[in-house]
Formats: sequence, C-alpha cells, structure tokens
Amino acid sequence: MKFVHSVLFVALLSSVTAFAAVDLKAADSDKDGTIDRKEAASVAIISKNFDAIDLDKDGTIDSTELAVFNALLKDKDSDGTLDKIEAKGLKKIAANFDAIDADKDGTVDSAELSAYFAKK
Ligand SMILES: [Ca+2]
Ligand SMILES: [Ca+2]
Ligand SMILES: [Ca+2]
Repeated sequence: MKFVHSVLFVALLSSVTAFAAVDLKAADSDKDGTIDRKEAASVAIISKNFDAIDLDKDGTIDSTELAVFNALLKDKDSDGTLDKIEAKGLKKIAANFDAIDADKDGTVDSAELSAYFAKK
C-alpha cells in the first residue's frame, strides 16, 4: 500500500506543486468534517486528485488525508516523500521530523505523515 501511495503522489504532485495548501473548512460545505466528491467539485486541485488524496479509499477526504496532501505540496522533487530540506517550510513537521520518520530512512512518506496527523 505504501508503494502505491507514493506512486500516486508522484504523479499527483508533479502537476500541483505550484498550488497553495487547501483548507478543509473552505471546501466542506455540509460541515461534516470531510470533503466528499460533490464538495470537491468546487476545488479544482482536490477534484482532480481526489483518488490520490483519499488514502483509505472511503470516498471522502478527512482532515488527516488533507493534511498529508498539503504537506506533500512541499515535495519539490516529486518523489512522493519529504526530506529534511523540503520539510523546512513546514514548522511542525520539521520540528518532529525524526519522530515522524518511523522507518528512519531520512524522508517522510504519505504513510508516515498520515500516522503523524492521525495522532493529533
Ligand atoms: Ca463534507
Ligand atoms: Ca478517506
Ligand atoms: Ca521514512
């Protein structure tokens, strides 16, 4: 699963790195805390990449999934992970980098970010 996510994010991020982070509240028009496909229709970057952002494939994008997506907007080399340099612009991730990097390979991927954001 981890591999699939990374590949999806590579494809996804190569086309979206120029976009700013998306605010869940701005897209969540029925205020249930998630973005479904209908709500995503008003946010081009989300609707275009819905399946890649919806990591658990339940048909909605929750705050954790959106946080992972927003963090990976900083993935400048589009390899699906953030290294320490890419994470610099993200204060919380930079501060907790070593803790988030569960497999200690020097980068944080979508699975590691997802675990981190889900805990909060
Ligand atoms: Ca919603
Ligand atoms: Ca989901
Ligand atoms: Ca890692």
